[in-house]
Amino acid sequence: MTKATILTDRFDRALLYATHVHGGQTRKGTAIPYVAHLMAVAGTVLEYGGDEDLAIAALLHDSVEDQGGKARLEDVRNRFGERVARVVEACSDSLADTGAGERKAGWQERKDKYLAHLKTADEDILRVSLADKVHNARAILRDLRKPEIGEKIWSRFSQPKERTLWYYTSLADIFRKKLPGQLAEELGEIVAVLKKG
Ligand SMILES: [Mn+2]
Repeated sequence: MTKATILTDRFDRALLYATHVHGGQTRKGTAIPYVAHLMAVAGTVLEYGGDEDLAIAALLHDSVEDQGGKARLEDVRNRFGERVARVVEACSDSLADTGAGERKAGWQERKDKYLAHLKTADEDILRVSLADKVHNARAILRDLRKPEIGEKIWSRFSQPKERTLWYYTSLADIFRKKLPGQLAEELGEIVAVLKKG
């Protein structure tokens, strides 16, 4: 057995911080508390070998994009340090356009930027981002298979089904190259099933 990953009070504080920051928020088109996604991503990061910093970054990975922009990022940096803040910043695909105007760029522009950024990202960023995308893809598959939802799942997104699937296919291709392993394969497999409908 390899050495155990010990979680400290920093992890506890990050979990509490995440529940406060995302309090009242639900997953898109569902009644599921948003924090369920954050715990799932942190769980996956830990299950696939990530350390405490990366688990904390997983808990906070949507805090800047969804809840507070640049000011939130500075708060995360002060509380949890530079390594965590770097990953959280990289996971925010609209950050370049938040701040003064808080303008969000168009969907295609944001996704193109995010994909390009992933190609040059380091392992810390790739691990958290991959765990995030795997959980999102799993959630889509879960609802696609619910008789009461099925194909209606695609209307949850701002883009048509084809565009959403293009994005997930692009992500899976990049992760299989940049962070080859079991989890990247899993993302590719889920995306393949989604495409078959
Ligand atoms: Mn996320």
